[in-house]
Amino acid sequence: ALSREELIQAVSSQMPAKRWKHTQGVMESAVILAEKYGADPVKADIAAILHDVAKYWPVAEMEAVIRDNGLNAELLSHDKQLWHSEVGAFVAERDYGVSDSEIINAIRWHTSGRVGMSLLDKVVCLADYIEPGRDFPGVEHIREQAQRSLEEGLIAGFDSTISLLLSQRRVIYPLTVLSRNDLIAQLH
Ligand code: DGI
Ligand code: FE
Ligand code: FE
Ligand code: FE
Repeated sequence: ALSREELIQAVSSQMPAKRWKHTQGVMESAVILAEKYGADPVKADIAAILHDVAKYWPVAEMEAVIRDNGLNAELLSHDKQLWHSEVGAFVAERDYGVSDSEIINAIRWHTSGRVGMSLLDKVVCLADYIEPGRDFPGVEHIREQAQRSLEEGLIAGFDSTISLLLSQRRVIYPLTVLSRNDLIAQLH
């Protein structure tokens, strides 16, 4: 496996400066959330470094990786924005030597979430919403909810994503809704 510094070098050289800055924000927020909520900060940091590694891959290459490796092909009939997390999880293992399944899962589920999100999944997904560089409408509310609990923060995050998709008349990936519903069920 690569050292942390080698990983940073390899990942940052694959993306525009603005995406690397976002990634550094996710690293910072993920470590803070991990420490606050009892996840492993070292795993949170590595997952954050890699979470958007495939974000700028050409669409045809993402599609090929999904098809050729038996990944979740259902994604191919949904928004292309959903593909980079599945591809990122695969290349984290294949190309970057990450063998820890908790880290791989946190990368895989960082966009849609999943039913039964692990503690590390929640930390990375929420950090992606609230990292210091984010400034979309409603981000302050998500940051406030993130202080209450991981689940409240993520519900606010998924609600904002779903609201945006509704307002743009875009297709909602069903797992995004199932993840949000599952987090609400976890509150009771
Ligand atoms: O990669 P990031 O931009 O840091 O963040 P992300 O991995 O959470 O991806 C966000 C993008 O994914 C954003 O453009 C909205 C899109 N997205 C998330 N959930 C859904 C979705 N798009 C559709 N169509 N349906 C979803 O359920
Ligand atoms: Fe992402
Ligand atoms: Fe996200
Ligand atoms: Fe991200």
